[in-house]
Amino acid sequence: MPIPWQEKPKNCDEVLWRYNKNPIIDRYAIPTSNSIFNSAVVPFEEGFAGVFRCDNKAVQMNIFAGFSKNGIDWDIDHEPIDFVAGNTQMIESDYKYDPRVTFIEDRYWITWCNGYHGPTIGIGYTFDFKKFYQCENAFLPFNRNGVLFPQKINGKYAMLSRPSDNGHTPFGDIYISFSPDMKYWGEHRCVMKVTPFENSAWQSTKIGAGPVPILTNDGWLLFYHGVISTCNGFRYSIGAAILDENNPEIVKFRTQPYLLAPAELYELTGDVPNVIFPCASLHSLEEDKLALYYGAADTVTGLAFGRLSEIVEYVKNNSL
Ligand code: BMA
Repeated sequence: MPIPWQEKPKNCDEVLWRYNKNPIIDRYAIPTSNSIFNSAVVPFEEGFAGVFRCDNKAVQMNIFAGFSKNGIDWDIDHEPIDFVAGNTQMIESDYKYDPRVTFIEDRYWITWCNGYHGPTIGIGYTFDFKKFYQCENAFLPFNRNGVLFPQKINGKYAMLSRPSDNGHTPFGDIYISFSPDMKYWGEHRCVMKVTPFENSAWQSTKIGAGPVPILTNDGWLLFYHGVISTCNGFRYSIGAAILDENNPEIVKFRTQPYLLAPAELYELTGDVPNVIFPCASLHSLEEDKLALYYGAADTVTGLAFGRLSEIVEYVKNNSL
């Protein structure tokens, strides 16, 4: 199944452009939902599958499986994912949010922000998006934005994450950690820090990895969110970096300007205004296409498109 796609509008000179029928998932798309956003999708069988963050009307945060033929119209299960024990006994999970999904070797791995005495990184896997297994948490609390690389690097699983606090975290840099077995994580290294305000203010408060990185000829293309503190609170935008293929703690390039920032009404208004938060992408290297999925205003889900080669050139030419 081809990935979702829409050509760049004639009057647009940006490297990312929005789908003209955004948002693709409405806040009330399942009977219990208050909002559906910050969600993850992957190619699956003849179409696509995903793990969706649906907050219910008690504003309890949980993740739900969903399926789509075209990557745009989604059928999301009405019941949350019911995990069984994976590589450890069942561990506490007070809430689950902001999932990422990637296929490695023989199964689909899911990471999310897991409520275990505060936020930390939960890990699970599935073969079929029907039965799900929950594994050991990757880290001690507090941590968010755990994002796996889609293949082992130097023989080990690799994960980006963002150590945080148990509140809304007015700081935060991106780290990388490695694991031989998806259970024990170590070799923690700093990858990227926030920028000085005067240099690139949109990413000066905190940053966090977005979708699973994409391997290009220049290295790993990583989309991330960057946050500025304003007098009205946080504003979340999207940037990109290119990490070294074999030593991904080395940042080769990183955008000084953002690639996409809240500007459309569904990004500017909602439960948390001025937030765009990418958690997944679909891509085709052969066709030079990218479809980027992002939560908008912590309420709905949007889609943006880009040409991978154009994005890589832009990141290289507009690097910090
Ligand atoms: C972060 C997370 C995200 C959310 C963002 C903006 O801390 O909670 O889920 O989209 O804040 O509210």
